[in-house]
Amino acid sequence: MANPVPNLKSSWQQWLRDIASITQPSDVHCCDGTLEELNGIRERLVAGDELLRLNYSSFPNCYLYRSDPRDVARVEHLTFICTPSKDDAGPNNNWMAPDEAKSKMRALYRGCMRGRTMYVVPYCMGPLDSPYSRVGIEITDSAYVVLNMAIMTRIGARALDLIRGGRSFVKGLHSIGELDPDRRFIMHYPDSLEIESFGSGYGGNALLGKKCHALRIASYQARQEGWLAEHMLIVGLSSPTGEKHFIAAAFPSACGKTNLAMLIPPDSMPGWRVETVGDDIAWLHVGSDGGLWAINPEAGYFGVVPGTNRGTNRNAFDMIQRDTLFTNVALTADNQPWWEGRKKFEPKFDWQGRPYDPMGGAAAHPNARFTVSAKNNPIYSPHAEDPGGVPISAIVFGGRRRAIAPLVYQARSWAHGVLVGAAVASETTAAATGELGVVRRDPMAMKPFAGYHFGDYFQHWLNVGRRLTKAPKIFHVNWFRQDASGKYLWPGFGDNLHVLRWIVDRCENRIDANDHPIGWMPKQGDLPFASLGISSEFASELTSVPNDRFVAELADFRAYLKTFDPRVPPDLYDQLHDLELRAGINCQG
Ligand code: GTP
Ligand code: SPV
Ligand code: MN
Repeated sequence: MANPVPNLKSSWQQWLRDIASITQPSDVHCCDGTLEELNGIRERLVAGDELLRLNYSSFPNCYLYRSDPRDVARVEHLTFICTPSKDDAGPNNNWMAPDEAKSKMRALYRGCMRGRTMYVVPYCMGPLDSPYSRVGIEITDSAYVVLNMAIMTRIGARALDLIRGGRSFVKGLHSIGELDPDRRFIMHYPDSLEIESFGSGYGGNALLGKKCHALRIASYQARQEGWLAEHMLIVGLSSPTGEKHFIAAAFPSACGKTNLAMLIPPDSMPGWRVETVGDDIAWLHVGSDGGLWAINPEAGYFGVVPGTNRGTNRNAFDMIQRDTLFTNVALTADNQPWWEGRKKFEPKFDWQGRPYDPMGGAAAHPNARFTVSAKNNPIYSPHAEDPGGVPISAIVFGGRRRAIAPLVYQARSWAHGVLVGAAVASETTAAATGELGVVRRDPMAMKPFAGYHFGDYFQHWLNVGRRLTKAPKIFHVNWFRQDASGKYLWPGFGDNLHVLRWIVDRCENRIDANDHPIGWMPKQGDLPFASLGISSEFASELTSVPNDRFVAELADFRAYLKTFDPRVPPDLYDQLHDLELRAGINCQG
C-alpha cells in the first residue's frame, strides 16, 4: 500500500466530524449499547408513533415497526460493488467506479440529517474475544436501525475499545433519506472498507453489519486473506450415543436456513439433540488441524415470520414470544402480532395498518421479519461464543427447486462440491424485490452477496479446499420438490433431521450410497420414506433425477458458467466435463 499508515486512534473521530459536517444532524448520539440507552431510544419511537408496543401479557417487550410500503426487501438492482476495476466486481454484481459512486452519494448525503439525530453505532461481528471477529462503525439517522443493530451485533463500548486499540474497521454510513426508491443506493468500497447506503431502512439494505459488511466486504477480505465469508447457517447435531457434528448450510434467502438451524428433532428420532450456532452467515477458517472452523459473526436473528408456528418450528415460535422487534406483520384486535401460518386468532389490521380485507391479499407482508437476540433461542449453542469457532463436518448447499434437484446427494470430492455449489439455482422469494418464483442461478446462495467476481470466487473455494487436510464433505439438498398439483413431496422442517443423519453417516463412512451421475445418492431403506407416510412413487421421485431435465440443466449451467470466462477455473470446467460424461452428454461448448 502506498498510503502512509493513518493515525488510527483518532481517524474514527475525524471521520465522524466529516460526516456530521456533510449530513448536518441536529445532534449526534454515540451508542454505548446499555439497556437504559436502548430503552430510551425505544420509548422515543413509541412516543412518536413510529413503533407500536404489542400486547404485553401475550408478547412481553415486543414491538411492531411498519416500513414504508415501498421499502420492504433488499434491492439488488440498487446495490453496487465499487472496485477500481469493473472486471473485479464481475458480471454477478452491479458495478460503479468509486469516484462516481462517491460523488453521487455525496450529493444525496448533503444535509440529509437536518433535524435528525445522527447515531454512531460501533459494532463487532463475532464474539468480542475471537481472533476471527471484525469491527465496524455504522452511522445512521434511523433509530429503528440502531435497535436492530443492537440485537443483531455486539454494539457499544467494547466494540469501540477494539477500534480505539487500533483494529481496522469498516466505515458504514446510512441514511434513510426520504425512503424514495428512486433515490436509493447501497454502495460498497471493499478496498477502503467503506459502505454507503441511502434511501432504505430495511434489513440487508440498512443493517450494515449484516449483508454489506459480513458478506460483501468480508468475502472480499476473505479472498485476500485465505478464508471464506458465506451465506450459511451453522447447526450442531448430537446423536443418542453422544457423537457430535457441526454442519454449515448455504440456501438462498427465504429457503430454510433459520428453520434448519433451529430444528426440533421429530418423534421418530428420540435422543437426538440440535443446537444453533448461526442462522444466516458463517465465517470459515482453515484450522491448524487442517479442518474447517466456523464462527457466526451475528448475535441475533432477522428471520422470516410467515410460516412460523408450533408445528413448523416450535423453537422459533417460542423465541419470538418476548423481547422481539417485529417488522411488517399484521395485528389482531388485541394488539398481538399476526402472520400467515400463525394458527390462532385472526388479523384485524394488515401490515400497513389498514383494516384487514380477506380479499385483499396477505395480512402480513410475505417478507415480514422478526429481530431477536440469539440468547432467546432455547437451543442457542454454548459453542456459538467459542472464539475459535466450531469444526465443520459437512457443507450443504440447497435451493428451492420444484422439479429437478433430488432430496439429497453427496459430491464426490471437494472440487466436485465446488461445482455443486456453483450450480445452485433457486426460485426467487420475497426477500428481495422483483419477480417471485422464477428459477435463477444463485451459486453458493451468494449471488446477491459475493463482493467480487464469481470466477475468482470459485477459484478461491478450490484454493481453500487444497489447504484442508480434513475437508468437510459436500452435499446438496432440496426440501421443496413438488408433485404436479404443487404439493411438497417431502414433509421438511423437523424431518429434515433424517437427511442430516444420512449426511453424518456418510461423513463417518458408515453407510454405502448409490453411484449416480450427479453424485452419491441414498440407498433404498436409508431414508425412512414409508414411516413418514411418503408413497413409494413419491419416494422414488425424491431420489431420482429425470435424465432429460438433468441434461437441460447442465446445458443451462454451462452457458451460465461461461458468462464468468475467462476467470472460471479450468478445474471447474474439468469437473463439469466429467459430470457431463457421466450423464452421457458428449458435448463441450
Ligand atoms: P433468509 O433470512 O432470507 O436468509 O431466509 P432463510 O433461509 O433463513 O429461510 P427461513 O428458514 O426463514 O424459511 C423461509 C420460508 O421457507 C419460511 O416460510 C419457512 O416456513 C419455509 N421453510 C423452511 N424450511 C422448510 C422446509 O423444510 N420445507 C418447506 N416446505 N418449507 C420450509
Ligand atoms: C436475506 O435476504 O438473505 C436475509 C434478510 O437474510 S436481509 O437481512 O434483508 O438480507
Ligand atoms: Mn439471508
